[in-house]
Amino acid sequence: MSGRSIGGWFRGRRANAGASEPGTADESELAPDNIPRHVAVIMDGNGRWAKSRGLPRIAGHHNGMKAVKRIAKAADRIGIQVLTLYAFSTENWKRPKAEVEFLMKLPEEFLSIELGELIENNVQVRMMGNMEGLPGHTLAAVREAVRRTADNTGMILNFALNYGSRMEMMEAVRLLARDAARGELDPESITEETFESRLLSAGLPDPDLLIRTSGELRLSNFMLWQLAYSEFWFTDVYWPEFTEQHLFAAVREYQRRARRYGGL
Ligand code: V07
Repeated sequence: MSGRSIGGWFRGRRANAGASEPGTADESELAPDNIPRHVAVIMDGNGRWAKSRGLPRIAGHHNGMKAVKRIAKAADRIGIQVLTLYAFSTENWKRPKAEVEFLMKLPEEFLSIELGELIENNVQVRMMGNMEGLPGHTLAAVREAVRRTADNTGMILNFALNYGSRMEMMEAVRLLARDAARGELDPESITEETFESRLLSAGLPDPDLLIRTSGELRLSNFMLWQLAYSEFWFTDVYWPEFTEQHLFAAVREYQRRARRYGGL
């Protein structure tokens, strides 16, 4: 609806003037002193978005990449310190070969366009996943981005790439068991901190907020340990259509929940 005046109906302020579309919010609605430090996102619905428009799935992935840029910029602007994006799961290898090959070119494409700007903006690029399983060309591109941004002190842009949470935890257990077998670690001394230090997220705070797009209400093997205490926010919006205003709505809801718990 427009706020247009027809025949003198419209006199002062619209009833919802200044309010946003449902499920969205403006940056001005956020409390700057309670921005989540770490936001993690399951970027779902790229294929469905394409299908709904009669486009091939890869068009959905490509438009999903544009949303990555948009959301990373918005997250940095409002002061999110860590943004983790689930770009490729260990399950995604089961997809058709041509689709996997296309997906594995996206990190290079993204970085060839964005790495310069990420460096200018002091963003630190990190990877979380099994890097050995990546094609050489993909690995070379992500390694370069990690290396060239390693000393940056701004927002951490953390890509979960060839990531699976159970695999991550099994590997952490293996590392601990190896240390124990060598006599360098007393099993009785193992704490949550000992375990966390062997996870791929070591050194990062746990996510405060998890966002999943496209209407699915599952974790799909994403950061199972790290999300133990996080707030979850779901939207039916497909990832390629996810805008800054959806991110702000998620953060505003996070802030609303934090206030309620604070009041108890
Ligand atoms: C991928 C676009 C976003 C929606 C989800 C699936 C498709 C950005 C990256 C990326 C990864 C590493 C990096 C820089 C960019 C990416 C894959 C898929 C595999 F260092 N988007 N995006 N990687 N999609």
